[in-house]
Amino acid sequence: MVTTESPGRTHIEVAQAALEGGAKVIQYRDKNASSRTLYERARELRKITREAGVLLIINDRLDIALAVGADGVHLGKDDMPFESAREIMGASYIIGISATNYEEAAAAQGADYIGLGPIYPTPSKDDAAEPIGLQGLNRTRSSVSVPIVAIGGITADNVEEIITAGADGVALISAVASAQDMVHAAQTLTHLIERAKSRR
Ligand code: TZP
Ligand code: MG
Repeated sequence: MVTTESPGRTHIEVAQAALEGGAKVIQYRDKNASSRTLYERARELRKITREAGVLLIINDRLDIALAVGADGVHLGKDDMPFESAREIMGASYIIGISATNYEEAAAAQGADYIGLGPIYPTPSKDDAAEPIGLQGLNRTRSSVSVPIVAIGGITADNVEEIITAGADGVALISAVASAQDMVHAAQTLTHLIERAKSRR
């Protein structure tokens, strides 16, 4: 689950609900906060993810990931290059790379996972690339061996087909953060993901 905030919901509250609903990984994604606020929120998220035994990945910011002892960092095309990040962080940190299509996914060799998408249109990223659909996911899965985390427009209505197509995981924002009952939404999604994996 990827965090966000909205009026009345903080990053921490969204993450807490996702954890209660069974999320396996929390990515802290915060495009607005100052470095100090990022650090403070990331520290809090480290505390609650550690208590829950769940991985914490920090979006964009290697320095924040290292400072709070997160499990890894997620890097896109505007962030530090993968090779430099690997040199700084070493082999033990998880480094995920964004890919918006098959070609970018194929170029992301050496990453611990690829965040592939958007698969479907998304309300959560203004500058998102063209959605690649299930077809793009299938094509990437058949030619790339790095674990694929699918992202973009994933909901309870389509999560099973995404897992069935071979995604190793899914990353979600609005399906949890915009739900009236976030814990219930996360529980439902967790159940659907586990069921689809068990049927593969
Ligand atoms: N990267 C590609 S799509 C996306 C990001 C961060 C947003 C995903 O949000 P949602 O609400 O799950 O579609
Ligand atoms: Mg980024």
